[in-house]
Amino acid sequence: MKQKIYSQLLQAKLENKKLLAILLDPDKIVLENIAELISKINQSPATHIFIGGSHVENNIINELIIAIKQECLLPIVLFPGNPSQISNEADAILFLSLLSGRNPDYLIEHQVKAAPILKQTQLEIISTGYLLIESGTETAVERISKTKPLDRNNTDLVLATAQAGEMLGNKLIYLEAGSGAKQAVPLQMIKKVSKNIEIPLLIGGGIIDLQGIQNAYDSGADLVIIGTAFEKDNNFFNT
Ligand code: 1GP
Repeated sequence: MKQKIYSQLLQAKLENKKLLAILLDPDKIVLENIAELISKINQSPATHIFIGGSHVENNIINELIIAIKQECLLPIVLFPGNPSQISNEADAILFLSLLSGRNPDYLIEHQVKAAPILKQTQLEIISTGYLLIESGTETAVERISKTKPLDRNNTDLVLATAQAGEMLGNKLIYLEAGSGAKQAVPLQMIKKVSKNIEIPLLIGGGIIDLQGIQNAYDSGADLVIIGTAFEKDNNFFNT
């Protein structure tokens, strides 16, 4: 089984090298403007491109990835909202299980549907414990998965959930406030979780400035995901 991207994540963690993913939602991308977008990504400090959305309706994922790969060397990792968002053009996929919720569809059903499809691809499969954290208002993940986020003040429960994810064999833990969240994952929570798990910790949702990224790193995030802020302003990293 391929391990290239995951090995790089582990190596970066070992060297305390912080990583940054730009999240692109195919629904919000106009392919005619892709060259400009890629040039901004190439000028940014991003180390990875994540592709996905809660409900990608158009079918441009393959086309989008092929276009990006022509101009950009960053690894492309699928971050799918459902099993239809699989493309063999990407390098890897976060094989997510929504551990914060109790909806069997998002814990195992979608994964069962996706497994035979994934088996036909060359994608590196990175199992990821995905935890939705309360962030002020209802987010798309909450709405679509029909699950409640974990209480942002209950760090012990979040930690226990992350540790259970690690013990189940997940290779990454992703603490998610939700795209466009009002409040990002609390820094204390990042600190507590990062100190008490061994696997890399991903943090995303509601981070809207460079200081927010730095704060997440300083608290122990290994990789930060930026979606909305870059989507709104492609010069986000240059300001
Ligand atoms: C969403 O964590 C990502 O899944 C990114 O969130 O769009 O708020 O940056 P934002």
